[in-house]
Amino acid sequence: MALEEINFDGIIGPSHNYSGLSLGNLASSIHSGLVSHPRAAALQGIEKMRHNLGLGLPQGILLPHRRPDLAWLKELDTSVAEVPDSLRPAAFSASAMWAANAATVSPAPDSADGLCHITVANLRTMAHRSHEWPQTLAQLRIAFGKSDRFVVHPPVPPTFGDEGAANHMRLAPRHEFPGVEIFVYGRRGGLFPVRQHVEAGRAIARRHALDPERTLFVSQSEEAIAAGAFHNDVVAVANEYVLLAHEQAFEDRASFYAELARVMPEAVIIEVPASEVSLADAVASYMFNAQLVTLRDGGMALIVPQEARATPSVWRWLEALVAGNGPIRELTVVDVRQSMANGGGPACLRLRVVADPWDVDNRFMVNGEKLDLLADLVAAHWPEQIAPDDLRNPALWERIEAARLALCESLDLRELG
Ligand code: SUG
Repeated sequence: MALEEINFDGIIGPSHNYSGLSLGNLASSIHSGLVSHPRAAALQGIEKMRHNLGLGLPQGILLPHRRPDLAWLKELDTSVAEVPDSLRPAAFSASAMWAANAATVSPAPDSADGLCHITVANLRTMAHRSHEWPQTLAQLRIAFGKSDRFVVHPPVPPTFGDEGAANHMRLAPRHEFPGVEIFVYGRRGGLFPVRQHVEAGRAIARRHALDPERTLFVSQSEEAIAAGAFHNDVVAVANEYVLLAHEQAFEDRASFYAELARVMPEAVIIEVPASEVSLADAVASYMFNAQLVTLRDGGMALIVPQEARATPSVWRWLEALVAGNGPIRELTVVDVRQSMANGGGPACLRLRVVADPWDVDNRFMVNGEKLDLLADLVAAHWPEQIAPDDLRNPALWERIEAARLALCESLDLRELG
């Protein structure tokens, strides 16, 4: 059994649009009402996966959800033909693309029972995301249903908001060693909602059978949430023994760092000072919403969105980082602009699972040829553009559904159709 980190990227769905649904997510609010480009968006996501395959990383996928979500509309006693304007965008949202919010994953070495535990996120805070979990659960049960080394759990009760891996970090000397799991939660967010509750993390830690000695609960700072860090992965990222975080990410960073050093002395904490990169620049550039990955030679690369290169304070700091003698040696840039305009960077688009790729249902794994096939399918079926008003058009509903069905068919995943 060879454990590796596998990134499962959400394929950007054919209903991708800008409806400004996420209060506290500055990009979503700023771009509300603009015309989206689902085809270009999905192709950008596919190119990101191709880029990461090129770095020698194993790559998986998760599929877009059924949209409009007829089952959810039915629960709300309406239908796609009658849905009020106040609900329509939420029923069409392609937000399942942000796979970092699909679930929280505890790899097998961290759990007392030696299994990899996956708890689907309830995403209860935002209406448009609150109905993702049933389809996420169904998919993960197929993707990880081939081997008894995985346990896929339903969400924690909606009493406590949970947004999955975006608020969870794992540090370990190497992926396959027992790690320290860090559950980041919010307490106050200024004018913005807090999406992650500490009790959700505690429940997940219990059900994943984590070692309480090696499980930390850390509060985000109010100023970070108020500045637009609606998830921790907007201001911090971890990989193996490295934590890269903004100085203002956490409420009590001194205690957190001291505790981390105590439970994992080999941890390397790299802090970005506010005097060099402001919280505003960090949020606007999404420099932390990067994929920090270990390359085959053992060095680490940071995969950042092109917005990070376009932000002078950020780029200066990152160039100095990789020029130094630290563990992060390479900087690469990807273009996921369409997703970024809704507040979803490279890290949001992927769910990390440390597992043996052979244990995963192969229909959820990709190589270069499969990506070619996906790109052709997207080019043929995904709408070129959607203006929010287009969501009223029945011809678009049919097109979106047909596109998703064509995808399920081509991946031999008709059961998700
Ligand atoms: O939940 N955007 C998503 C972005 C999620 C980013 N994920 C991570 N940080 N891991 C959100 O706010 C915007 C949809 C709209 O406004 O139409 C949206 O849902």
